[in-house]
Amino acid sequence: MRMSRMGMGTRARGLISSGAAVLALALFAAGCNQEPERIGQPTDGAVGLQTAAAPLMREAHMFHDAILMPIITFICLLVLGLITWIVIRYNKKSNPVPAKWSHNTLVEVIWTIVPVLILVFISLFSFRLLFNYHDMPKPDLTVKVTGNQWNWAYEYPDQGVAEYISNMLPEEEIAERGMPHSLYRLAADEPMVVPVGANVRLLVTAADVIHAVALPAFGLKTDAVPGRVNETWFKAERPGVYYGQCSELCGVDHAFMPIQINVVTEAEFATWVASKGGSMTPKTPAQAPGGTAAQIEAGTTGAVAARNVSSDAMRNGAAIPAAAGAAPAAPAPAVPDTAAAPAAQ
Ligand SMILES: [Cu+2]
Repeated sequence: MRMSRMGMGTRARGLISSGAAVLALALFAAGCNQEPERIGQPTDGAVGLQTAAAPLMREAHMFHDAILMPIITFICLLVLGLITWIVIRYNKKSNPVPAKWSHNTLVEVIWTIVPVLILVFISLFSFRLLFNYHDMPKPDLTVKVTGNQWNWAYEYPDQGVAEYISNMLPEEEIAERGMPHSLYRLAADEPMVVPVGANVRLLVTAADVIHAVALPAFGLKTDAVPGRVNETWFKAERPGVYYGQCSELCGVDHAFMPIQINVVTEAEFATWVASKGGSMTPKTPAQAPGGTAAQIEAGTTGAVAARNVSSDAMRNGAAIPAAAGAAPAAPAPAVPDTAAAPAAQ
């Protein structure tokens, strides 16, 4: 976890930290500015949330720092104060004759209503954040993300970039490339690449068990569920390399399927798309090998439809096909659908 570098002075962090700790963290944060923009790697001695690099995460930071932390701090101090007062004032020595009453209606009404008001106050900001997650702006780019045991597959249906597998970089390769060792289990061989400032829509699914796409700097965390397409979005505010990890325990190699997103300029993105055999002109359904973004979202591509059939079958208690891609009831895709057979690890 890394201390946020931005807006430190404006946030209410001081409430929870002693002056010395704040100074130390400020010095640490200042030191961070010299290192390359690699967000998401562990940082010695850091506390707090990771640096925000997307509007949603910035808002989540605000909610945490300006709403939740002050309330939590106040309540903790209040309870501590009350306990201290009672221990000192009402111990056997200073209060030899205890009071005999056990109820006080006014006090009970207060301690019921005040917490309700506090929760309603928190919910106002919490719902606003949730709605902002839900209300995705018009997407500039769609990436289909499929969780596999144990790697991630990315596909850019509208650019015609076919699904490719993103594996974790082995420890030796991290060393060979001269990267810091802290990037082991975070760096991937084939990252997701997106242009800076674009509204990126992720269509998230899984091929075998439940995984979860999570990347703290963008405030991303969405379950990848077989037979279902979940949608989320982010907008990266500046170029850099960002790291996240699968966040749903998915089997023995769960800790070895990191998510790396490279945020690049528009021109670099176009070059990358071309290097992957795609083009920046959006594809029609007939051209997109795995279906267009709209088809994937509607669950009508071969891969997703096959998975839907198998999960429906499970719900209905029918025999489960050995492989989702080979389900006999699955509608045959119009074009060969390589995504129906998730690549082996
Ligand atoms: Cu996992």
